[in-house]
Amino acid sequence: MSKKDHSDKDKNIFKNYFIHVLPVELGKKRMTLFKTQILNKGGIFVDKLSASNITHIVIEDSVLLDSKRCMKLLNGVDLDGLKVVSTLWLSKCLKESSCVDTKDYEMHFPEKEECFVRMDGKGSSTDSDKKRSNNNCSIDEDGKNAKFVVEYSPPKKLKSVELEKYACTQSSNKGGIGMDYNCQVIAELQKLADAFRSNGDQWRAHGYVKAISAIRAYGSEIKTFEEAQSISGIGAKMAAKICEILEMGTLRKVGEICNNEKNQVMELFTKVWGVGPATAQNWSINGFRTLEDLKTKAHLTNQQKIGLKHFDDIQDRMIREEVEEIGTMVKKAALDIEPRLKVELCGSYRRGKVTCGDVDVLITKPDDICIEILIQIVGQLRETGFITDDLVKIEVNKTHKKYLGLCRLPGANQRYRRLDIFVVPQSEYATALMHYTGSALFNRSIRLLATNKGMSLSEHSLTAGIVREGKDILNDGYILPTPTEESIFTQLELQYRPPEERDH
Ligand code: DCP
Ligand code: MG
Repeated sequence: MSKKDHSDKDKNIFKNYFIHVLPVELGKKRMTLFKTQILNKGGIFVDKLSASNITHIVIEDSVLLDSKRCMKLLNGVDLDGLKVVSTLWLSKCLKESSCVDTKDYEMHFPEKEECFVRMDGKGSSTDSDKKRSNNNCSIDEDGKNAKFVVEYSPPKKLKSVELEKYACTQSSNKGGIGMDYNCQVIAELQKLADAFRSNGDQWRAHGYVKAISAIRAYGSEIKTFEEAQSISGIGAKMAAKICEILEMGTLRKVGEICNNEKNQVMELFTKVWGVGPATAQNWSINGFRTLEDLKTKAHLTNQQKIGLKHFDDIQDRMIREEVEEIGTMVKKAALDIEPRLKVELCGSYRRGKVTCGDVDVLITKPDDICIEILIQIVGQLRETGFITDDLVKIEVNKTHKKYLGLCRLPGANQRYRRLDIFVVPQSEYATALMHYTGSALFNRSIRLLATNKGMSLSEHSLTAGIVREGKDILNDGYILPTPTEESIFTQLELQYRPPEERDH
């Protein structure tokens, strides 16, 4: 073979190979060298591990030896049809100027479904457990030719005592629907939660909201300090407050914090739609004390003007029948525009509450329909006079669109009601449905649980396999299939809770 023939062949040794080199433990110099050599020899160097066209992933040999770490780094990568090989293979190819067979340098994976999180919620099966116990790497005597079977990497298991701390693992009404225990205790603690929220102390407010949720979920009458303290999420300090309410019928702290003019003004002003603690405090400092003061003296945004004008109606909670009537109006307008839309009532209505603060409508569209459909629906409802005021221009949150406004049913003596409409793509249906159903506390809890299991839950998706090394995200993870709410619980290895049990 002539020198030229040889170098031409050399140029093509990686022809049609799309190679990603994992940077872990490689060092910049070696990385650059590998990149240059792959390109010089006819290969394509793929920067992103998440790219779909990769044919070979090259991993530093010492990293490849640590099968557990290796699987973590590759968690979520669809390994079907591609080869994961040691840097030794790449070096050998370059040294021999030919494409060496990868056979002796490859990792060997178990069946694909064993590498990915299972859909049945059982975590690893006995079979895959068996596989795992045999899956250590085997290395030839010369230490070079390594074969690996990679571990199935399930979501992190949490102990049952740890799990109990998450509100989402408990039913919000253990005592049964409609059974109200500890009403006095809850009412007193709610006064503190409201006062702290109005004054901008969200952190303290959240503490009381969480305690109230735990007491509600307890499902029987609390009688003693010990009993209060035995409730998951209630510490000694909160148990002492509960005891004080049980003994005195009231809480001294409520008297100190809530029953003064400053707090009452703050609570009144922050009830106006579009007013937060900072604005309320400013108005309070300016000497405003009543809603009339605000109407006549304060500088108001458009939202606040609407909030003030319909203050009483917005404060009033409506019965379920009215929510249904409003839902029917929105549904009709939506389906007239596009019959393939799915329209559902979410929020407190879906959780079975007897009264609702507003109407939350979730519209799911087939993925091929443009999200602008919300503009048409709102336009149609405005035209008929059903929507009366816009509180917020349509907001975009990635693939979701949201409208917030006021509406009023046709006919005499109807009140103005708050209406929220959310439009989401079909592919995000279940995570969106769960999010807009709430409660807010349930959402916070289940998201935190997902994070602590090495996953990530949002209104858009449930993601697993995010790998971080220090600040670097080595692997963006992958979206788990969640066609139904049940499947989200399954993926998180949680017992399913219907909406009525999520009213935390
Ligand atoms: N949501 C959330 N976090 C927030 C606000 C809302 O996760 N900070 C979600 C959960 C809520 C849903 O959106 O249940 C609807 O919000 P609403 O404010 O309408 O709350 P609800 O419908 O639960 O109660 P209400 O009867 O007061 O409307
Ligand atoms: Mg609501």
